[in-house]
Amino acid sequence: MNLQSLKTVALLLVDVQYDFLETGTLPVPEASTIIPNVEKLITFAESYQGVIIATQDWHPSNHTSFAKNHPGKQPFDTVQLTYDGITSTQVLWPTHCVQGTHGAELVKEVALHSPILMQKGTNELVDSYSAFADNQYHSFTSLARVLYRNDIDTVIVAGLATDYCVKLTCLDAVKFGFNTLLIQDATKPVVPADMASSLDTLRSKGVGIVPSTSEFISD
Ligand code: VGL
Ligand code: ZN
Repeated sequence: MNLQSLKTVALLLVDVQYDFLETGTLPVPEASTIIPNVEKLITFAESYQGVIIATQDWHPSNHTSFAKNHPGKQPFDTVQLTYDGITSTQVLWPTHCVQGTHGAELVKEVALHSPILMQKGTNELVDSYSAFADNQYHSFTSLARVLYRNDIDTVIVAGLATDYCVKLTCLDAVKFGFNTLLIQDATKPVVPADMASSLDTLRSKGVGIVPSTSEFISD
């Protein structure tokens, strides 16, 4: 793979934040094991001066996805939520990634590289798993704009969690017309039992699932 042909490839790092590590408030099992592979991807992207984008789950403390904001409910219970005229099922989460807290910070191995930052989940009334838009497609982040303006045609995706934010980000990337590759050893799910079905869904929608050792993404 020559480096010039990689000019149109962007690296998209989803929610690599302290609250999603094993010691955080919404721990993703084995999350920290992806960090060395994420660092390898960053080094590779930097080698061709590629665009590196990081999303940051960035909730106000009154966010509707937090169980504590629904009296009588526990984390991982579900509720029916209506937003913008659409009713859908919302999983309730432990309080996580509250704006300005340590847990909301990008892990330092990512932050050190000053990626382009996309904050999401800022509207207290609706959750936002995808890096492109909230769960009801009411509001969009600037991600598609940034990718189009940089003539990106392919996105390499890594981060947390495979079964929520990573999955929805990959599915939207395909909808926006990008070739989409998920790096299997640089992502982990909140619910390990859901990993296989998440990957099957992604494959069926055209997302490539490849290891970080793939010749496509190493030199
Ligand atoms: C995520 C649940 C709630 C994620 C974010 O990053 O996958 N999951 N907020
Ligand atoms: Zn969240």
